[in-house]
Amino acid sequence: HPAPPGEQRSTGTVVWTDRFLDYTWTPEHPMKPARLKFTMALAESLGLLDGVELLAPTAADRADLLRIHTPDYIEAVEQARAPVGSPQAPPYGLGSPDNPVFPGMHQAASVIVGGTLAAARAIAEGRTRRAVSIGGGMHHAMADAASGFCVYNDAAVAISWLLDNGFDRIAYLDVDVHHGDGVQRAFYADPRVLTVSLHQHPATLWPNTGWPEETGAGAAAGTAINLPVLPGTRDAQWLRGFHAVVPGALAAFRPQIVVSQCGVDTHCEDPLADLALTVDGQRAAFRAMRDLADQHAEGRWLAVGGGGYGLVRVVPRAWTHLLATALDRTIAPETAIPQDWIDLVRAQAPQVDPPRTMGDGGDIAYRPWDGPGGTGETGDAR
Ligand code: V1P
Ligand code: CA
Ligand code: ZN
Repeated sequence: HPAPPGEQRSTGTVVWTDRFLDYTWTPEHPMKPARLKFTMALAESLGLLDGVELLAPTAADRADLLRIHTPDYIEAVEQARAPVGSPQAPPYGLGSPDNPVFPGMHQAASVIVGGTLAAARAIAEGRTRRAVSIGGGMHHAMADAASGFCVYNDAAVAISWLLDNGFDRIAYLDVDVHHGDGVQRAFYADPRVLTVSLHQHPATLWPNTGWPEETGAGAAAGTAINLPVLPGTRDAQWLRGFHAVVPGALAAFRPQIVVSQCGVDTHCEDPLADLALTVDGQRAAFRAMRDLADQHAEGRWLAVGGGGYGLVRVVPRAWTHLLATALDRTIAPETAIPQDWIDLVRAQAPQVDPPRTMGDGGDIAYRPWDGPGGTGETGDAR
């Protein structure tokens, strides 16, 4: 995939449109667009986006959505205007407390898919090696149902598009605290897609799938990998599991591109789950995935967002590190948070104490995955 003649091939591309903020459930819902707004404000305030061209996506069209979703389901999302059915068994998963109907839902969810697709196209056409769309990561959406705050499965649509545009081996890595069930399901019998999810153990967290026994079907046996981790798991243990499983899997699978779902609800302060990572551990995970894409996929890395419900203290810092990682613009954990950002979030979320530095002082200094004779720098070099 060479760069088009006469055009500059950039290392990293950031996909962004203010229309991502239209993906707004109810005021009480944990997935709030402010987490995206605060992230972009922090990245800008640190100068991370200086000289970086933002790629503005358009909404995915019906043909794009039909790669994964059924016509009936798409129509139900388009038609949904008010809560329909009973809260226990709403049709197509629409109208439950997790997925309440909101005005403009079809359009907002289509723009999220458009963002992840724009990232995929930019990489496939050789315009960039890496692209990040923090609006994406809706990994629970099923062919015919909304699930777990997810309406359309942007990563699954983009992977399907890549399969039809020159890619035969795609690795999907999902570090959100929840199981990446929708993406796993979409490609469970497709040997061209390796799905790997790390998540809080299914006996202890919704959606209660992602058991190690789920390994793929038929010709795709072995191309689904699930690594459940127990509540309370901290940076070093989580990273030990990641490094024990993921590099070997990628070395064997030899992907042409790595697609990462970068949910940050693994954080110790996240209100929805019980893992105990810090922003430092999450940063190490992003850097490890980038470096694995460099080693095994000629640098092609498509990163999307996902969960993360600490909207002031966690998501903005974690995803700013994600953007920096894709752009090769390292931000040290000791870096002070700019006062203008602190003032902004104080004005909009006065009840929360904003963080002061870009790290949490996490316990990643202990790096058992380096093994005997390791440098102590693996996954954190550069
Ligand atoms: O636990 C459930 C269902 C609803 N109950 C009947 C069981 N749903 C979860 C859905 C989590 C979705 C996570 C999305 C993502 O992976 C990617 C964007 O992060 C749930 C949870 C939970 N603790 O897992 N819903 C809620 N919490 C919830 C909390 C407050 C208000 C509304 C929903
Ligand atoms: Ca996961
Ligand atoms: Zn999640």
